[in-house]
Amino acid sequence: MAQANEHADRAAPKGITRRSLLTASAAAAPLLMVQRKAQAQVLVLPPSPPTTPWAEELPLQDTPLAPAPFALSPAPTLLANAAGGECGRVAHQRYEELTGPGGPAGTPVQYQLTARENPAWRFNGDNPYYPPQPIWGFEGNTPGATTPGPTIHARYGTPILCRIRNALPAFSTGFGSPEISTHLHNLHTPSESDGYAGDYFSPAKKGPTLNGPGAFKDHFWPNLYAGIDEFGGIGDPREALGSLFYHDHTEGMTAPNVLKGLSGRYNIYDELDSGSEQSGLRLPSGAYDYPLTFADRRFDVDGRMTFDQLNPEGVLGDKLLVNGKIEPVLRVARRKYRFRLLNTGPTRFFELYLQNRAGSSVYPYTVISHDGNLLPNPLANQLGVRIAPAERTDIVIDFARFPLGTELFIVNMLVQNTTRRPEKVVAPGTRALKIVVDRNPPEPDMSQVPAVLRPLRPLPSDAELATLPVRRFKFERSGGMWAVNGRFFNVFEPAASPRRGSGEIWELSNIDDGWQHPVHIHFEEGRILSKTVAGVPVAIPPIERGRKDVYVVGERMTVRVFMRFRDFNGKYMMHCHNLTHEDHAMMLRWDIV
Ligand SMILES: [Cu+2]
Repeated sequence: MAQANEHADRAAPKGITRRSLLTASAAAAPLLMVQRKAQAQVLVLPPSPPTTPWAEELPLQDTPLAPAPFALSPAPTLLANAAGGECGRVAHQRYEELTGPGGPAGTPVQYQLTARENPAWRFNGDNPYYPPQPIWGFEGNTPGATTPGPTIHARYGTPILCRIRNALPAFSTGFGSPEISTHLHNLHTPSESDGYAGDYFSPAKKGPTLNGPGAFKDHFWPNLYAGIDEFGGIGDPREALGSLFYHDHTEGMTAPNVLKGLSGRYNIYDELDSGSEQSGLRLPSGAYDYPLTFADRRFDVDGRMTFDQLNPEGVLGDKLLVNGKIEPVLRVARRKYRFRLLNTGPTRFFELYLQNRAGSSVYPYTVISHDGNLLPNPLANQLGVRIAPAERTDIVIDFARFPLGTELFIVNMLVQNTTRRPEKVVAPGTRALKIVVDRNPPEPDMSQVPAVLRPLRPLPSDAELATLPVRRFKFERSGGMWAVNGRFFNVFEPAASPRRGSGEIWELSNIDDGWQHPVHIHFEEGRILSKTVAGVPVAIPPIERGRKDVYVVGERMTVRVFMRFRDFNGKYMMHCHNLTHEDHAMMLRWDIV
């Protein structure tokens, strides 16, 4: 398929307020020396330097961030505290009603995260080909930013007030831009705390939807189930989320800022998914509840991470990261583990398998959740699970069946040679993580995977569904960039304004046959009603029959999604979570009114 050179072909967009177009030429991005094969959309990049595999060990457990050790100063306020250094956000919605006396949630627990440069991150242990180098990450209560940032363990019914400070350098060297807007994907969060793309800030700069710059922004994460208006109290427990992540969402700069390291994990628990092996579902918990964040990156001949933020085609990495490290090792006990798998992209899809040392066979595992939401019933004996950028899946692996000393690998068997889409599954795949079964657990494994996890709210009847408004969104190329319904992201212009409390059907279509778009709808979980390819219905895989927030819209595919719009008003986004497509404007604003 012949397509123009995208750098030379930025046609005038309709109604565009795109920040990256304005900033791109001024950004100090070191453009890679790349060759383009004429008409073939293939970037020929030098390979990353040789790695030293399986040398660096991941921590045995993921230690969650503790609440801020001291009361936040200045004290959080309903309206932005500009005099105290806060950027110019609008007032927290429903804050006093939800957290005040008699409210369902109680006083928020205070947390603090600081976006900061870590000047000497090591991607591959002591390997001299990968020198200590600057990354951007989040710092918790102890000095030093990491990528991923600290994991937050939240609980339904206990709101969080998280102060996010921006202490990044005033000027970026390399790619990225030092303003931040942090989105907690996909918490049921009032819009002013949702990390809107126009809400980016630094001490010196402000996004178009903020009133002023600042050193910090307070985010109100209510940790309430969706449905508080309909059900009262803390909402509908069938709407519980579980495995979330926070990441930068700055307009036009999300890909480079996330690549540079601005993301972290957020687990949320409740009575059912209790975080304990003594109560609720008794899923593997504590040290045995472990996040694994997958991504790909590319490094230059000096071993420094690179990214071409101007290229709307995107870039694939040739090194896989797990929790910010290339080819690390995780030592596990002989018992059940819950691994929370996440793909932070920017573009590559993964399909992950548990493989033996010889690379000759794979072992099945149990899938318990998708997009962070527990499935109604576990899917046992799965050999592999595919995750597009921003998709999450929790799996349970029982290492009790392996003798001590067993070495295993998590491998990606999904071949993807271009940024367009994944191709096919080919064994033995690329090894991303080595797992060594090196000890018996100090206590008996009390965890289980029950046959029933979390019930789903029934869908409306077909008759009710037939009465709902249908909105159609077409994901397509436009002028060498990426558009929805022919338009690029406009930070001020809502493309849809559903009424609060209503339900609608959103139809997501990809008219192109070359690309796959993992489309993310903020704020509300949806249910896939149907999928068609070129008009022909295709089956909805069991893993996609629960609640989702990312919908992979494949070639010539239309996905119909049932959505509700509940509890808060204001601006939210829908966008392709291929971060390059998102930055090159395949994003829209929608408002709950
Ligand atoms: Cu896309």
